[in-house]
Amino acid sequence: MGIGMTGQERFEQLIASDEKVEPTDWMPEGYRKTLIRQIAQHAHSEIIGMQPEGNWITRAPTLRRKAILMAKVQDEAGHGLYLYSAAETLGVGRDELVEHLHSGRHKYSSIFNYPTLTWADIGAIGWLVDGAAITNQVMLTRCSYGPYARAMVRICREESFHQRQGFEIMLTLCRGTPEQKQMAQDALNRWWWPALMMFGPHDTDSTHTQQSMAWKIKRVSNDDLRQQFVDMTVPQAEYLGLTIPDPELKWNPERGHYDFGEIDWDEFWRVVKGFGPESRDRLAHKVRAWEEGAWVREAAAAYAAKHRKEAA
Ligand code: FAQ
Repeated sequence: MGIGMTGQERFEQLIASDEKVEPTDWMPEGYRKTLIRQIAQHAHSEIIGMQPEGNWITRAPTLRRKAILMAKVQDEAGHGLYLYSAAETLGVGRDELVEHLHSGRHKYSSIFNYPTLTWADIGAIGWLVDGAAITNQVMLTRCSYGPYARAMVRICREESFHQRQGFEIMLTLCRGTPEQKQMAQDALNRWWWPALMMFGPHDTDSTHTQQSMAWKIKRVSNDDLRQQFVDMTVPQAEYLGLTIPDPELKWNPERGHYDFGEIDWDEFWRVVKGFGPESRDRLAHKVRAWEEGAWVREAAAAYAAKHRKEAA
């Protein structure tokens, strides 16, 4: 810290010079709270996000697909754990965060409240949901808070593998029988709009964007990220020979971007408020797994206590 500098001045200097804020640095209470909210929501999303895909592990079409899917779902668990650890560096306990998820006080991403009806949904999730997740998370590797930014570097590498495996499932289906191609198209029809919703409300309706960008927690706004995602994904859909379910989707040469239709914001807010098609089941399943796993946590704690005692 510079001589005579207050914590506030040092914090502002770190932000202005694009250096990382670390857990031991002074930080404004609002900055800490915003990070806890966002990182916890992100961690919860990774954990709840295991369910839609977990649903297909027993029914994956080949042994290879099953092994890949199991590895992917385990990666999501790992991401949840890094992110809970990153949140803990801000002085909040993991049990408290889990309790807030279970009681419905904390949110998680709207996308995980939709059902996975066919195998093609697993392709669509990898391609679109992980694709949207990377678009958002690449900017988070530059987040001003060190532990979150560093967790994101590894997570993005893994998400990039997830995205490719999803695209490869879609490609295989699209090169298969007409029925398989139709299954891929149906999955795209159902996942396209929810994937666009992952980026959050329009910038004009976003509560946190302005402040989070000033603090360099978010580096790109919700609408700009959504546009990046559309621009990246349209050529991929063309390559697959699939049609994006948006009659207003059109290249705009003046803007150098695709124009696209309006999201159904009523649906978005309904899902965010806990009334998505699978919302109730997702949370109930998570709480049940937590309760049924209590003995594992107790046994692990007893084992650790025994070893501490022996070491002492
Ligand atoms: N769902 O003011 P903003 C994954 C809420 S990726 C639910 O714009 P902010 C990988 C927002 O919390 C998915 N709620 O908020 C994977 C706020 O409410 P609050 C997770 C949403 O934070 C792939 C209100 O609306 N990724 O899991 C959503 O500045 C496949 C106003 O919004 C992350 O969490 C939504 N979609 O920007 C796993 C990334 N959008 O809190 C398994 C980190 C907004 O005031 C399988 N998070 N809300 O009550 C972020 O980048 C940001 O938090 C945004 C929202 C961009 C999501």
